[in-house]
Amino acid sequence: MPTKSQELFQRALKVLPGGVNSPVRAFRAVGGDPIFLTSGKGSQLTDVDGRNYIDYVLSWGPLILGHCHAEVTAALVEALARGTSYGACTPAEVELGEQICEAYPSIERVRLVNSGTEATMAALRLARAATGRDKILKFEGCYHGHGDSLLVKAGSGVATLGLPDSPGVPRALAELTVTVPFNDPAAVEEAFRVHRNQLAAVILEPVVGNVGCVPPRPGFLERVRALTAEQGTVLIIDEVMTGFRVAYGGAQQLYKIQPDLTTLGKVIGGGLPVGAYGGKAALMDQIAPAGPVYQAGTLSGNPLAVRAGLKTLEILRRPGSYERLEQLTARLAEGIKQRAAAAGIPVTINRVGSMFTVFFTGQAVTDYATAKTSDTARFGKFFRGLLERGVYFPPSQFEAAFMSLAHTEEDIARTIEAAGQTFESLWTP
Ligand code: KE4
Repeated sequence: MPTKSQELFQRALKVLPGGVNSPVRAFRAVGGDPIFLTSGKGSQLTDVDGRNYIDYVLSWGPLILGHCHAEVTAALVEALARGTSYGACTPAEVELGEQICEAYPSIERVRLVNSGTEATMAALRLARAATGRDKILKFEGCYHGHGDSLLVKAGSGVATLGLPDSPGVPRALAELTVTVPFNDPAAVEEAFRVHRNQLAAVILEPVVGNVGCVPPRPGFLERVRALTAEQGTVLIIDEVMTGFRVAYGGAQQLYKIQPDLTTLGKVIGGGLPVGAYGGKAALMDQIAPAGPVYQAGTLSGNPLAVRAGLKTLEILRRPGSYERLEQLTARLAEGIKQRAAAAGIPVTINRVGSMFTVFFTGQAVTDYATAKTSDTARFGKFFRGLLERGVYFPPSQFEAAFMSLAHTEEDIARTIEAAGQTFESLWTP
C-alpha cells in the first residue's frame, strides 16, 4: 500500500520537473521518495501520512525560531489584514533596512530582494560595474544561488578559467569565473597573481554550508580580505545562510571581517521569500535609481516577508538567544559524536553555532575535496534511519543542518538516541 507521500510524488512527477520545485527536496542524494509535509509547529513537522519529525532542516535555515512561532504568526496576521503587496514604499521596509545596517557595520545601504540568488546576482553586477572588470573568483563547492556566473566549476588547473557547471551557462561567461579550493590561501594568492588587477569580485561563504558545514581556517578570511584590498577587488561575503544564524551580526561579526558587500536571506524573511545585499554607500549608491546599475523586483521589500523578518530579528535580539542555540547544538553534536564512536562508525562533525554537519568520513573536512571523502551511501542510510525514527535531517551529505530556539532538551535526547540506534544498524563487521 503506497503512502500518501508516494502517491503525491507520482502526481508531482507529472507536472513538476523531478516532482519538486527545488532539486535538493527530491531526496535523490539519499534514496527513496520525498516526504510531503502538511504542517510545522515549533521544532516539529507533520507529513501527509500523519508522521511527525523533529526538524533540523528548518526550510534550509530561515526558521531559526521554529515553525509557526506565535509572535511571528500574529505579526503576519496583522500585516495580512492590511494587504499583501503594494509595489510601493512602506514604513516596515525602512525599519528592516535600519535594523540590518545597525547589525552589520559594513552595511551603510541595503537593498531588499526576494531570494539569495537575486542578492548574489545583483552584488556581482554591482562589483563588475564599480571596478570595470569582468572576472570573479569563487570557491569550489560554495553555492551562491543559481545565477549563471556562479554555476561554474573549477577549470583544469588551479586558478584557471571556469567551465559551465550546468547546461545553459554560456562558456564565455563561465570562463570569467575563476574557482579555487576553500581554505587554501596559496591558491587564492596564485589566482590574484595570474589574474592580477583583473578580478572584479571574490564571493565566498564565510562558513561554508553548501558542501556541508566547513569553518574557515584561522587566518583564511583575513588573507582573502588583504588580497582583495590590495588589488581593488570587491569582497562579497555571502551571509545568506550565516547571517543572523552564526551570530546576530553574522560570520563577519564572529570572525571580525569587514567585506565590501554582504548578501543576506533566509532568517531575515522569517520563512517568507526574501534576500538582501548591502555595503558601503559609495558602492551601493551606484544601484538604480541612485545610480546607473539596474536591479528591480515586483515583490522586493514586500510587507509580509518584512514583517516576519522584523519580528524574527526582534526575538533574536532578546538576551540569551544565541547562547541557547549554541548550548542545544553543542549538546546534540557531542551526543551524536559519542554514539558514532560507541558504534565504531567514523564520522567528522563540523559545527559553527547552530549550523552543523555529520560527515561520514574519518578525515578532517576543510574543503570540498575532503568533504567528498564522505561515504554518501552510508549518509543516505543514516538519513533514512533517522527519518524512520522521527528525525528529519537535510537529505544530502553536502548540506548543513540547523537548530532552532523551539528545540527542546527532549528533542535533543530523542535525536541522539535515534542517531545511536541508526549508527548501530550501520555497523558492519
Ligand atoms: P535562494 O535563492 O535559494 O534563496 O538562496 C541561494 C543561496 C545563496 N547563498 C547561500 C550561501 C545559500 O546557501 C543559498 C541557498 N541555500 C540552499 C541550501 N543549501 C537553498 C535550498 C535549495 O536550493 O532548495
